[in-house]
Amino acid sequence: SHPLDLRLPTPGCFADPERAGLDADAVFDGMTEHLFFTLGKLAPTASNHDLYMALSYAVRDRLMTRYLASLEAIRARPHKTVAYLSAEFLIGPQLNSNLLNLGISKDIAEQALRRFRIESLDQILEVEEEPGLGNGGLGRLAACYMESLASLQVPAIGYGIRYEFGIFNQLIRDGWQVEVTDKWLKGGWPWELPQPEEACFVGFGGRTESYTDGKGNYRSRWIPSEHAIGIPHDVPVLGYRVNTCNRLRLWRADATESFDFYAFNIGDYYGAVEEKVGSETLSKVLYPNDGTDEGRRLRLKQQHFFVSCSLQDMLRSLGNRGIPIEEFPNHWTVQLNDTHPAIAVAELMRLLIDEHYLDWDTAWDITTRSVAYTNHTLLPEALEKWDLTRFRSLLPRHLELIYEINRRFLQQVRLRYPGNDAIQRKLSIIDEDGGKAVRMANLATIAAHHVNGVAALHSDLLKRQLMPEFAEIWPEKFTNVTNGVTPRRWVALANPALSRLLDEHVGPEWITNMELLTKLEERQHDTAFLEQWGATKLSVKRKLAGYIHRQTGVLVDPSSLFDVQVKRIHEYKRQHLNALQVITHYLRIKNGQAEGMAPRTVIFGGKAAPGYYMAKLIIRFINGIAETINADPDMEGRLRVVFLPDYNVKLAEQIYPASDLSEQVSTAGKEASGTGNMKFAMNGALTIGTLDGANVEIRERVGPENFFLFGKTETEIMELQTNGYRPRQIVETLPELAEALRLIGLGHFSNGDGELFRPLLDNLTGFDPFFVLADFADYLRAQDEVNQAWTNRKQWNRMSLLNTARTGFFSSDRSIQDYCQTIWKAEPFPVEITCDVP
Ligand code: 8GP
Repeated sequence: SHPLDLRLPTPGCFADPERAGLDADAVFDGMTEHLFFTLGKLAPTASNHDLYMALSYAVRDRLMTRYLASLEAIRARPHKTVAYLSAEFLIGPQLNSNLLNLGISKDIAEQALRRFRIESLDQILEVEEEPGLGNGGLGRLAACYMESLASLQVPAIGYGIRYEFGIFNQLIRDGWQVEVTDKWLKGGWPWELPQPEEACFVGFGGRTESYTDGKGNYRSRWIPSEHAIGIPHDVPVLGYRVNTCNRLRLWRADATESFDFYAFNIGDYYGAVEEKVGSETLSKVLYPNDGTDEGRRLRLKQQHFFVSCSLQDMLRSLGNRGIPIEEFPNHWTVQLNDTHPAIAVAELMRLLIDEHYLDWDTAWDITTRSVAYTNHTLLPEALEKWDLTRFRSLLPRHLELIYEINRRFLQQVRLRYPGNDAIQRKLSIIDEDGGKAVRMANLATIAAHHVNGVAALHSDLLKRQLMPEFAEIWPEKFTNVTNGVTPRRWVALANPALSRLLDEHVGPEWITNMELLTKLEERQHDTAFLEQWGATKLSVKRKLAGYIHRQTGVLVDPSSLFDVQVKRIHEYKRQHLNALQVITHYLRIKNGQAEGMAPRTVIFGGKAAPGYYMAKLIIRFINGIAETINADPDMEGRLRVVFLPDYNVKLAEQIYPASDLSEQVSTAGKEASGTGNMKFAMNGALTIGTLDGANVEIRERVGPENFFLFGKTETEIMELQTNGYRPRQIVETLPELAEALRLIGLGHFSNGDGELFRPLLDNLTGFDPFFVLADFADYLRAQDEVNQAWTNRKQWNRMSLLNTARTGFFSSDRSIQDYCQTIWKAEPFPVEITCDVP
């Protein structure tokens, strides 16, 4: 570490809260100034939103010293920096997280707020609009990783896109999902710092040409037909109670003026404006698909846009510091979050060869020593492939470079497997089967020094099923880093009641060292403590019950078992398996066979991709079931079903802490990892789940006796697939299933409309691609076990406690340490700030 005296007139030293400006008076003064000068409002007439903005600006001011000190530290003394490239960062609300990481307690914030006649911080947090710049797991993981990097004091920058419209807001109308544009910027967003002076220029389209340079070398250059400008918008990412404050640098696309001017000059005013509109659409909207690749041209444009800006930015930072370009891999480690930024391989080669005049071998050496790739899915429909013609028309120079990368690589393959054409076709970056296409996963894998999966099982399947030939050629390239989630947001902020308990019984250090939670095991037989554990959960469930009532009008009993499935809606995640279980439960009550069945509240939440018909029908299905069940007097006090609309980070923070049972029921082999499963377990929910993704590791850690396992293994699923699977035969052997399907077909959950759910029924009984019926009986058995366990509340609380105690491994701090050691070779770089500001 090295001391810095920035001599800035901002509050900075936080050894002493008064001088650091972190006390209530200082926060109040900061708010007052911002209300008046920044927002142009008078305190007596300020709305809650005004106060949210004022408090946010006051908090932002207080991170600025750390932010600037972190930038300055790395400028003065270069240190390897992680560049995390991701098309999505689902960062969630910022105010509370920055308060926590800075060390401004809720109490201090409320002391300041009371002087504006606001009683609780929650009233202010409520009005915060979250930037929905991601679809689900992948984007949220990127956000947890940015937080952990900063908390571990590792220099890092997240590069992405500042979408004007994030993931759509979901409304439920007549049981159907309706998508509404997400105008997250409409009230102003106080957390970003635009840096127009660091704009970058990006080309698209056009052609390439060869020329001879001054030294007589043949070279290629790209003459794009279109340009856009990327304006960085920086979001500070403060670590927990440290000086390190990293950045998330999100690029907003702007039109290029030089090009417009030409059109102006020849009098084509509207043409010029059209060009402007055209390039601004680049960062307009996030593609709302989670796990399907639509191959849209604008999406490829978005990818190249943010990747090119980011790489130019990295190269420029070397230039600014006088560091030779050959040193790139010692200063930057570039992580590709899935293949969305994989064009980085070709773009870095282009920048190094065409713009910095390096030879091929030097450029390739730099690229392959810098870039690593994380795979997040095995689903074939999610693997990005770009139609070759489209790719060439947008990125002609990149295609040339990709051909050359491929030629050199396939030469190696030929030497290793002489005469084996099949292997060449499979490993080639260019897919020649059917319409020609560029395979982004192959490009990423060939260039990356490491390729990792996101859970042990997934990394294993990646090697054995998806890329066995690559793994044979480069066994040392393939590795695993099991996902993790940040305990700051997902325990400390989301679950203050539990946090207090942990502070008392483990000590406050758990928040940066989750392995300490094993200390809770000492309490596993302590009846009084277990009661306190249960009471804490109940208090959080009461709050969620209130929210459910306000949102849906459904009254739920906080003492019932909260059985929860929240995640994107997808057939492989099998929300419909859960829905069928609910119907069985309902039928047992109706038929008087529900003796000993504990009252349950089954909660669903999640968005469906707007073009994914079956997923949207599943939402309609759940809502149909909910309507029928909640209106039936026989279900009173016994069964409730809720679909909570518009699942996002903010809602997630309310749901995980209030859950008793975590539904992780994906078809084995399909869910790469899951991260919601970790958030549930840390907050003391028990899991009912398959041996899929990180469920496997969760079960190993919490112990099989504290986990409700069911379902076929990945191998059994594969066998079923190869031996011919007949779902209809299963229906014949399971009367409860047959009865449920019959009722659905009669329109019992759709106001008598027997046709509404026909496609779902046909899908399940016809080919059932995700083996819902194959796992149904075992799922019911496991649900009965859940019910049994819940009736012995002391035992349940003990199991719950052990889930929290034993899931410290799933902190994203551990994941980031793994990445740093095995892939990035990056180390902490503490930032020191001297306190003698004059
Ligand atoms: C998800 C995986 O489905 C999930 O299992 C995993 O936990 C998470 O990534 C983080 O590793 N994948 C995606 O969210 C995904 O592929 N999204 C892309 C379409 C955006």
